[in-house]
Amino acid sequence: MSLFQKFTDGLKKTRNSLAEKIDSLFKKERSTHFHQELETILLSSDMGPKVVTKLISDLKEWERSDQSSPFSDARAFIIDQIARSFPEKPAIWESGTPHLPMVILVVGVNGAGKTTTVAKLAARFKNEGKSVILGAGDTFRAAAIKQLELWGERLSVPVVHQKEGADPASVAFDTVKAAISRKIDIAIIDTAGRLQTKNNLMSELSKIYRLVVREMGNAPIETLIVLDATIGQNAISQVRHFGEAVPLTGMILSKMDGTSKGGIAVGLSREFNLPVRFIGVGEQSADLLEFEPDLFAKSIFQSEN
Ligand SMILES: Nc1nc2c(ncn2[C@@H]2O[C@H](COP(=O)(O)OP(=O)(O)OP(=O)(O)O)[C@@H](O)[C@H]2O)c(=O)[nH]1
Ligand SMILES: [Mg+2]
Repeated sequence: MSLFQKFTDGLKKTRNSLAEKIDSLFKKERSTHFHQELETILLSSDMGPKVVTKLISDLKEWERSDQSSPFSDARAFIIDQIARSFPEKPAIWESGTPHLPMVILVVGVNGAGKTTTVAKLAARFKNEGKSVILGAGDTFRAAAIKQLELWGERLSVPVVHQKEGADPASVAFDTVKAAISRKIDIAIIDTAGRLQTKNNLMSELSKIYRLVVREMGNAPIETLIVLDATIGQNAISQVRHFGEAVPLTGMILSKMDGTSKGGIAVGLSREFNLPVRFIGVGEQSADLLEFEPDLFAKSIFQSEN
């Protein structure tokens, strides 16, 4: 299956709701309400009013400047604008720091999909031939530690863990230390779900982060927030609060397969100028796609025919 097919497949629900409505809008004669109708369709995908208002005004501007453009080019214009609205991925993701592992701290609210995403990332890096170690930083529940251990067994990836109730910062510390001493390429640390408004839990997260940074001698680390794409605009508050506790370097939108409102990816990156690194499109370890703005925009907007 091509990458584009994986995107269209994973984003099927958003595509079905969006591309179909856009198809019918473009099939009929252009009405005087064209922009209004387009605006309603775009808003229905949860892109957020700021992004949609900007898109429509850019479209009008483009139409004014280029009278010769056929009506259907408006669709290509929108796809292009959306693809270009995502920030560039910083280079650290590709390079990492020589002699040090790449450390990825995975954060987010309860049930967002963190642990599954940790496993998906591990599977992905392993497939690329890299060595991976996992840290069971969710020490709140014994079941959470077990869940990660099971993934570790399934993927043949070592998991650093302590007992239930242990200090999560200490688990994170052990994981990084183990990765450095065993010369492992990538250390991925799972954390417990926490509500973004619980200050004590957010300070605990800052503590985990500080300890990892100290152990890494200030080499950059990836801090990725996992957001359940089906929850809609509450994701904005999550990114804001988590971003105050730890410097976020990217977002992972999980459960994209379960929502018709995948447009949230556009609104979120615009709001925070934060790249979407991956999207989750299912419950299996292979159901993680590296985010490609171009493929994303095409798969939710392009006509089937
Ligand atoms: N359909 C679908 N389900 C997903 C995806 N990612 C995670 N899930 C499911 O969402 C549920 C919660 O996933 P977890 O990975 O346990 O979430 P978590 O953030 O670790 O949860 P807590 O540790 O309790 O905070 C599980 O049933 C996963 O299988 C996805 O991309 N698509
Ligand atoms: Mg978990």
